[in-house]
Amino acid sequence: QMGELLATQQAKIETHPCYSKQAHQYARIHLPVAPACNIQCNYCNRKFDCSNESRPGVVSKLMSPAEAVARYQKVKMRIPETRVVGIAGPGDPLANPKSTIATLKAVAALQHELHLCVSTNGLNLLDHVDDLKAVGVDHLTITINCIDADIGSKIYPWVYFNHKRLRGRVAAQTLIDRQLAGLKAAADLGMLVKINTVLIPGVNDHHVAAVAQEVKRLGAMLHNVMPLIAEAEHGTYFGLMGQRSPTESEIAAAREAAGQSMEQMSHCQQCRADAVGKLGQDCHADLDDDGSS
Ligand code: CLF
Ligand code: SF4
Repeated sequence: QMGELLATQQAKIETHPCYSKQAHQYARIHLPVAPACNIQCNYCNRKFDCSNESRPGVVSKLMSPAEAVARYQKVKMRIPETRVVGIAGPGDPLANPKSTIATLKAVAALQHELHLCVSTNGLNLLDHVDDLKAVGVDHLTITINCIDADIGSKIYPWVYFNHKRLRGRVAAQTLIDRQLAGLKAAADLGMLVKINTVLIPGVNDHHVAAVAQEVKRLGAMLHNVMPLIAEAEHGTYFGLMGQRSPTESEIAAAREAAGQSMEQMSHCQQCRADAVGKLGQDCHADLDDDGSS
């Protein structure tokens, strides 16, 4: 039975293009049904996603669950290799649990051969992990940038939790505690948990090995150390504060350090909340007849 379970897990990894580089023949679609966010990241740049690096406004037009399912069906006709439906923004999927769950349910009801995938900052994960499991989410990403509240207070100016806006160390500690508890709960339910860490030079670059060790201990199976995109034209707060992006060699060193305990993903494309197609071959332009996206 253990062997069967492992074979099923392996199959779920090998057919998901983010979880396995070898799965590049499969495509993913992101459905942008989650506008709100419950935390503020200093690097939030309103364009990219899954890293939870995105915000409402600039990305795609937002969709209702019904519109999102229609979008999926249209894309599936054009790109039959579509094998993953992800919800990754443009805010946080679990700050918008109703639309997120409704969308996942509606997609699951189509009974296509699909993986349901969610990417979250983890603040609300503990409250929704059972619902995600019940609807069939096996692939879950949590963005964890640090496990130290002093570092966290440099990354997160505030966290909105239990009807209160928290700031400073308390905000960071609350987020970290909830992320780690949510991670453990998801892993215990058998989900394939991937961790994204945004590499911020001078802030968390000497800390990624500690993050990797802790998430490994709690049951994560893959780690994606992704570079901060700090260019001012991307609108990043850090960009405005003079924060720079990591260099290629800094990225390699961080992955090497984190790789001591966690398997590393190195083919991430830092997708948008409305990404479509195979990784690295996004094709929104030719998808919408009306040219609206
Ligand atoms: Fe999307 Fe993320 Fe699922 Fe992939 S993206 S929700 S795990 S289906 Fe993939 Fe894009 Fe990198 Fe994310 S390449 S940003 S890791
Ligand atoms: Fe932006 Fe994502 Fe951070 Fe929310 S979790 S502030 S959407 S980067």
